Amino acid sequence: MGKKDIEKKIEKLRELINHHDRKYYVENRPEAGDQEYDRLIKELKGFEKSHPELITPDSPTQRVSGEILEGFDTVAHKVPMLSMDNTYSADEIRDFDKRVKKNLEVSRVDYVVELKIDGVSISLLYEKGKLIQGATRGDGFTGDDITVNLKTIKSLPLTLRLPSPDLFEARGEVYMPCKSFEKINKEKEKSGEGLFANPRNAAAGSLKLLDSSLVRKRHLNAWIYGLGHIEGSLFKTQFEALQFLKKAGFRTNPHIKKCHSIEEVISYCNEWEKKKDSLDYDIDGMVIKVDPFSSQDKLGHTSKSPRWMISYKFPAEQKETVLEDIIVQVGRTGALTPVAILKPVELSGSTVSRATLHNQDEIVRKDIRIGDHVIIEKAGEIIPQVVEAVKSKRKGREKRFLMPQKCPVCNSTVIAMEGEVALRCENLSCPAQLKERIIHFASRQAMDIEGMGEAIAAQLVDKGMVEDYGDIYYLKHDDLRNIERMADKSAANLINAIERSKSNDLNRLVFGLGIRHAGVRAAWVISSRFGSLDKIAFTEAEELEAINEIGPIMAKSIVKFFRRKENKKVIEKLKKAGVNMENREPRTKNRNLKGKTFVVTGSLESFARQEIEELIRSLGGNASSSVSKKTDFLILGKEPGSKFEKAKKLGVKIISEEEFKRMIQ
Ligand code: 3B8
Repeated sequence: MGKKDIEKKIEKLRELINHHDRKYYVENRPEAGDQEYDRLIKELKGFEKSHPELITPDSPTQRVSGEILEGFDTVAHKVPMLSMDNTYSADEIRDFDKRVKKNLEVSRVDYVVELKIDGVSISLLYEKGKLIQGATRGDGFTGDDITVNLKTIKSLPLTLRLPSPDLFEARGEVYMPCKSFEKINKEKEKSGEGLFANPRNAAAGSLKLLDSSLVRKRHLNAWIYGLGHIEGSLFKTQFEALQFLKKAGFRTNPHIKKCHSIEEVISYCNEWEKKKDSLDYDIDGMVIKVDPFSSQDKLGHTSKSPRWMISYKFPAEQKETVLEDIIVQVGRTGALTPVAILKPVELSGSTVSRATLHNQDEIVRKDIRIGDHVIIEKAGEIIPQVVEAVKSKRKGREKRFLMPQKCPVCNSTVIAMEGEVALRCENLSCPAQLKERIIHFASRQAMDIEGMGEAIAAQLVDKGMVEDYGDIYYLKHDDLRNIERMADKSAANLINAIERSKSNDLNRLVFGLGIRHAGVRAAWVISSRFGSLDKIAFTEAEELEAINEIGPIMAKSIVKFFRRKENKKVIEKLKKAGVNMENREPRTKNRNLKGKTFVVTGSLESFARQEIEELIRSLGGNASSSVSKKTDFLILGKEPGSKFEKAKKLGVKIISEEEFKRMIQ
């Protein structure tokens, strides 16, 4: 096949795949079976592999970027993304109608009523029909550039199907379908991670992930509800705009209604209040918009919200039940949370037998006692809340509750952190936290012990083989063979990985200790400043605070960590095992990168991201996560992301990994 033919073939395949994506994800009317669809993708990938120069950002194969971002760029919205005013009753809706009529000086107004999707607002920018940017609302004026994550949502068109202005912005709401939410929380429960409180938090959390291949697994979806910046005025009404969006390939919600009076609006709101649980996504109310656009323009907006729209928020369903007991749970970070044990009741479609009580202050403020009749509700949150105690039903036998002074799991003294309402168990070997700590200790940015994943860490703790992360270094090959599904070879690999980690740089160890508030950067800063773990362990808070990047909270937390007996014991174990506790001399005294700013994109052959950044800094250079005019060099790895395009645009010098290596020799 000649190059022209291949180009044509690729274009055909992309069109076909887009067509099937739309049928499946937007219209819910699949035409192709999984097998056929997979075959098309495979064929396209094959062509793109042999002709990488023909890969375009809007190819359906580019829905997962392959690059792990270090953060999101900030982008300015061309038209501010305002929020909406809320109302909570029919009378408030009628007041809104009166205001609108008065301001427009008319006696009749048309409205478009939509479901209020309980998700995350997004903006999608198309240039010449191609998706070039997806962003969060942020503060309304600027948001995060989450293009790579939004591309994983298959119902979002990468290419528009209708001719549109050169620059065209659609806005909508990303959500997590209830089914995906349940599935993800089940997986999280199994692996002992904290659960998402509700689908909205899950959607928001997923969009913040830096690895789009993980985002893809969250199965997010979106409804597109309107326009942002567009060049020219194409439509007269919101209704027309939605019609256009649908034809252009966007997924628009079908339950939209044109209403000709406010009473019609109210009865449509009431209708959905009853039906809302029949949907596969959460709605927390209705959105009422004045139509046409000319009326919207006349009404204008305040600095916060448009005057031509309002939301009607559904009241949360409440139930009365009995608070039978209060237990205390220990979370991953050691936070103690009081949990209400309730006489089971049906609430918004599920049986509720537990509710969160947040913390001691909350219990005192609401004067909630064990044995009380209580009102509970699910206010947007999947985890129900105790709203109040029904004091009129008290018999005098109800008991006040006090948070324990000891951790209910390990019995060590709990600590009230300054500026926090939560109590914490700070015992490093508390089993409730131990699993998570081991996972953190072994993680890539910390000691980087390959093979020490969640499943292994959990078994090591459950089988009593480790009581803290110091014990990792005393595991023998034969011990590991007791772990389920651990073959001879993987046991040997793990032992090797553990051995190798002993010679890691100090900053990895410091980060791996899991000191609260001390992240990768802080670990690096204090390691290079003090030079050894012993020196760090003996510093005072003032000395730490004197360092530019260390605040008072972090300084206190570090000092506290090293004063604890349990922690001292673990550190002793690490030391005896031969784990490196010193900051080594920089690999070279040469400071030949002085003053130069580097950005890395894509994956490199011989360095982890953190490694190369340390190296750059140790040689006097700056390592940054985003490309700007100040960037001197972009180091280009495999499967680069958007930084590559940006660097080209800004004329930043682009070098390969080999060139970088030569530079530092
Ligand atoms: C203007 C129009 C904000 C919104 C809007 O389902 C504006 O229209 C907005 F400033 O936030 N959650 C919707 C939803 C949200 C908005 C909207 N329409 N259907 C939603």
